[in-house]
Amino acid sequence: MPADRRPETPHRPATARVFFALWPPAEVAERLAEIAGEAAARFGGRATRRDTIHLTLAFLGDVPESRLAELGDVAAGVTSAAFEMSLDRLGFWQHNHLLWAGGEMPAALDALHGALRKALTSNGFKVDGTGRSFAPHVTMVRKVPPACQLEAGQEIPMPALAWPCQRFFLVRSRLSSAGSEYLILRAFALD
Ligand code: 2AM
Repeated sequence: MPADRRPETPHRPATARVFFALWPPAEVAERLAEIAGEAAARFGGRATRRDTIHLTLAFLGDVPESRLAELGDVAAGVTSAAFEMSLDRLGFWQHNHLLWAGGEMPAALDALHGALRKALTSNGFKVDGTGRSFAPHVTMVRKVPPACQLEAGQEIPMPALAWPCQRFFLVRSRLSSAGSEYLILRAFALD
């Protein structure tokens, strides 16, 4: 077909796949990566790389690039207290073949998640999982195989690891055949 007869492709605005997350200090990331590697060796699956270990607070998915500055400004308006998490167990979710790290989460984490979600939705941003309860977790191993000997919902204790949280982050995700690549766009201080 001659170029001038081709149907016009509708113009789609450039988008970014984004989420808000807590990012661990280097020494916590290091230890979690070791634990993830050991778990993957024991149960199978793909361990999360040290530099991509995080805990998601709110996943937005595709947002027009033209709204990223506004998105950051909305998050900057969130006031919430700093806190410390203690991760002391691995858990297994069969439905998505994930091994995650978690623990008894402080009320301040719930408060941050609630305040952020409220600020985002009331400013017209769509947050994935609205209506579902927040299940804070750090993904440690993906694609855990069915023959892994773990039962659905099984939890395995691990030595407690303290993760101080003084900031949260707006992160852009790029998917590639090698996995997800994350770029931190902006950091926000907790009180
Ligand atoms: P997961 O680790 O449990 O897969 C970036 O993809 C981060 O956003 C991951 O931590 C991922 O959680 C989380 N996330 C939440 N909802 C998502 C969705 N609908 N699609 C992709 N990632 C999602």
